[in-house]
Amino acid sequence: MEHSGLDGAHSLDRLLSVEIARVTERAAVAAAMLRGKGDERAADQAAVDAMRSELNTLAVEGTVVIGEGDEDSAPMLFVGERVGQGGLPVDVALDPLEGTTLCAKNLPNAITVVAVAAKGSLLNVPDVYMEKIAIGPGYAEGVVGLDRSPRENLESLARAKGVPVDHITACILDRPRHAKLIEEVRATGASIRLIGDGDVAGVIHASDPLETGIDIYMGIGGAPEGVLAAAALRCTGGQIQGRLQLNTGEKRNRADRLGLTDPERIYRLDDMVSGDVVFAASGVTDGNLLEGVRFHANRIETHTIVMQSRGGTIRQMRTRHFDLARFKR
Ligand code: VTB
Repeated sequence: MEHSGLDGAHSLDRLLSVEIARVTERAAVAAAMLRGKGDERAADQAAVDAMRSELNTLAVEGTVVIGEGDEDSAPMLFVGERVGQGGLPVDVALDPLEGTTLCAKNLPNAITVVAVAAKGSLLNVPDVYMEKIAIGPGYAEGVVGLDRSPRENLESLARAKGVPVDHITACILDRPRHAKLIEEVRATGASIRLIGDGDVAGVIHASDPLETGIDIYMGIGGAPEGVLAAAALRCTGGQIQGRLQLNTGEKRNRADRLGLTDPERIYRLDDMVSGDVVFAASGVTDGNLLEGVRFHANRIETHTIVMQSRGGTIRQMRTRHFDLARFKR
């Protein structure tokens, strides 16, 4: 079978649209069994195990490029790990449980996330922080950018949306490092939705303001999460920019080793995700876009979003799983 070029990309879409949902669904069910139980590590481990075994059923020759950590720190789904049964060569980015604390406390927007992309098309980033800014589709390129102040960005976005700036809502991680950003945003009159964790969901929410009420994502979160979110935005439309936070020599060296030699560089969507991608996320806890897992006597229900950049589709799947044995640990 031919696995390269357009045919390969075509198969990527077609092969994976349902199979990829199984990966995030299974991880979501595993994590949801530990939802609200105060044990972040156990929930994360359950999601990792479930995601890994389901990924290994896919007809791909996958390499994890965004994963749980490097091989020394993460025994499973580490960066460089091979996944899948063989077949289409792809790169895989994942976060088996995005928002472990959200899950442990049963707070909104804990999700499971996977992106499968054409080989070589995902930016390989070190596990450092990344400053991010993201907006939804329908805006001219460059309406917002990391080279401008929060005020300039919010006023520019409000003009482009045709509303006063106090009708704009920004999503920001609730962290002490964002004190100045939060102050600057509030000084413009814009509203802030502070989130405790989960900036992949935060960025995705910004790409669907009608549904979520969030117009823009701002602030510093994980760099791997930035690439995952960019994969989603490549499918939904929208813009994202990221700048690695390389404030020590050690971090600069790690970036250097991945070929990211300019510490000040602003990465755009196309820099982070340059080829076809299929993205899936399932809700673990109830959230703005995805409902959490529901357990019933005879079935488990999951809610998943599957997006494909090439096919240009965004599918929502509400799945009833009657084969409960499949989810036994
Ligand atoms: C973000 C977010 C994650 O960590 O990457 C954030 O996407 C990083 O910031 O969901 P902190 O180190 O301050 O937590 C999470 O919130 C949790 O992994």
